Amino acid sequence: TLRALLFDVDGTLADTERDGHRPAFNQAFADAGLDWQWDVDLYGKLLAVTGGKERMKHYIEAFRPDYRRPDNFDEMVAKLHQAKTRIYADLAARGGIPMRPGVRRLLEEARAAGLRLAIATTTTPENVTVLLEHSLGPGTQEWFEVIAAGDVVPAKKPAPDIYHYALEAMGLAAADCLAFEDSENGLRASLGAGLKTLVTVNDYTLDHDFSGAAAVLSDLGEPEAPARRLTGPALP
Ligand code: XBP
Ligand code: MG
Repeated sequence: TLRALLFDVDGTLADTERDGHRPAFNQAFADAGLDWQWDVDLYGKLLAVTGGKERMKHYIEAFRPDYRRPDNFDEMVAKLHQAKTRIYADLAARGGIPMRPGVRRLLEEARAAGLRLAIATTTTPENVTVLLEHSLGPGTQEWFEVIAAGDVVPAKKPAPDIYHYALEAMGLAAADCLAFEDSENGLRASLGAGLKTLVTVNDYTLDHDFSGAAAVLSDLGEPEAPARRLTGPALP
């Protein structure tokens, strides 16, 4: 029986990446006097690695072969990431990152139906609470019994660890839950934890491999703009 819904955040609850995380990284780099700048296309490639600190290190490895890492490189990355988090949180606190279509309606209907709700994300916890507070509404953090986020597990998606963590915290079996994801890394994580998963796509994830998903939809749909099913039979 279905008892709980588990949600990814970035790309699933809101389109946070292109106009949220990406410019926040770029601002943090510019403020630090670095010539690292991530355009929309490059950022799509960098999304292969989840986690902001991990993504910066991946960028240096894969795209800046000539960059000489200082001795305190890890510390520097951590500082850049703190600056990036402040910039992102300021943007989210201005209400600059709206929820995706159908998200609020589904959450409200799920609550009314007595389903339990949780979040499983690789992003920093503060990013989640600020986004919920300002884009979903004051007090909506409380809708989620568990907000599993960031470095609480060392192995980020596509590892299933963050989902295992959330399930354990809720005392639920995977068979009692449905997960919502937007990306291949996210889907690998949720399937790895044994969770049936519904995928909604965005511009960055449209052509990802979603094999194993229960369904792949354009979004969660609104009455005036219903969701389109991208794999499998059309929606009724
Ligand atoms: C989200 C991410 C995160 C965000 C940035 O992936 O990959 O890295 O882009 O967050 P998912 P931080 O939706 O699969 O959880 O900079 O706070 O790490
Ligand atoms: Mg995501």
